[in-house]
Amino acid sequence: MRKLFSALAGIAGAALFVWAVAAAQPPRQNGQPPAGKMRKPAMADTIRANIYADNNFMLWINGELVAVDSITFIPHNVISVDLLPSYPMTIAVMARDNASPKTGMEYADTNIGDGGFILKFSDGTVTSSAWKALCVSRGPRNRDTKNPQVENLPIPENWQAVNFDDSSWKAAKEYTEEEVDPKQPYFENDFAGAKFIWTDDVAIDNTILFRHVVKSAPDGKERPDFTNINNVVPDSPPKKAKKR
Ligand SMILES: [Ca+2]
Ligand SMILES: [Ca+2]
Repeated sequence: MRKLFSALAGIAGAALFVWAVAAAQPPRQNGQPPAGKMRKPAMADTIRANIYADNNFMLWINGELVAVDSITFIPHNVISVDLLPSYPMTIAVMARDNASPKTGMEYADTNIGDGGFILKFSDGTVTSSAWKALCVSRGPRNRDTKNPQVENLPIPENWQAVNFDDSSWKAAKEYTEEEVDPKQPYFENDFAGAKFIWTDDVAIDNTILFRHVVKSAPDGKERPDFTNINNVVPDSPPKKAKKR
């Protein structure tokens, strides 16, 4: 009898605990947090970015540095990173062809190398001539390899910032796969629909700044904006009652 009473008390206690936890949670509909509450982001909220640069790049999203090419020269690698998107999304890239800062050439100043940059996000964002581009270092001027000269232009202040005015920048120029001749990692990743971009001279133009604003998700999918996640107490998922 005492055992039975103890078992019943245990069940009642567990039920009370479940009720108390449920009462502490605001009502939910379809698993979503109540209006005005922000839930914690999950990996399902992220998008995948694939980026390939000949030869390397740095990538800023909405003014924050989010990816750096881990190999500055060769082999030509693809960088894939997860991003938590927020629209409008301002993308800023510094892409560099491998080039000596003194001559603009490579391989002990024996070769004029060429560049190329391509990017695709899984929300449908791709590189194209809709991007803005600015060359800030070129050489050797006039392809003069006997007396190589490098021309450096000032890098505009805060050029990665969301509110930077790039209206004076030219449109990026699109290049074909044949022109850029990407290496194997490019073909092993999803770049469908994206175009290689650079400025007007893929050989002489060595350091390029790109900017592009994605106004809303190109795939039309609605995604929560978690930009302010660190300024609120996010709604936690429903807690499971502990076994006693
Ligand atoms: Ca070059
Ligand atoms: Ca190159």
